[in-house]
Amino acid sequence: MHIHKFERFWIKLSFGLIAFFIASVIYGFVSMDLKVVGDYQTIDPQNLGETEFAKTGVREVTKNGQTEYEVYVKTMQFAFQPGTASPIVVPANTRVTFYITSPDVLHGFDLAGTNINTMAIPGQVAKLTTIFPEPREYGIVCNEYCGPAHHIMEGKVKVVPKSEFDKSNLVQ
Ligand SMILES: [Cu+2]
Repeated sequence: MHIHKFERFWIKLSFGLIAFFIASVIYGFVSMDLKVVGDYQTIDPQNLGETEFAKTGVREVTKNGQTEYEVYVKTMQFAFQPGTASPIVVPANTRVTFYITSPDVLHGFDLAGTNINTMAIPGQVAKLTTIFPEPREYGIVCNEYCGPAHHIMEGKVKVVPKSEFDKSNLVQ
């Protein structure tokens, strides 16, 4: 069968593009360590007071003999709780797991300069784990339009050296 050379060119280009897109997704997952954040748990957004989110903040837990931290964050119009009024303080070089949900509308929880980025969906809990390698401050950005003051919705995560981590502010 004869295929015109222009036709052949466009067929090859189409397959090339498909291969490129698939390769870019694989590259993201393998080399950049991107992960899909699942809906870890469903929750009643009207009754967060009866859940773990009644007390937001940083908790110390022991898993497999290791000290780790869990951070419960509510994203609300138009603040992160905690994060906006006071920064979320966690130690460096320690496993930190964030649990994030929203009592009102869709928000984002994006730690600028990292690959920590999830939607905060009313009725769902997003869970993500990381280890911050060094002391540093990160800005938290809401990257889903959530209402008229969306643009001022921001917060801070403060990573401190393990030796300077103040455990008196932990949630019991
Ligand atoms: Cu928001």
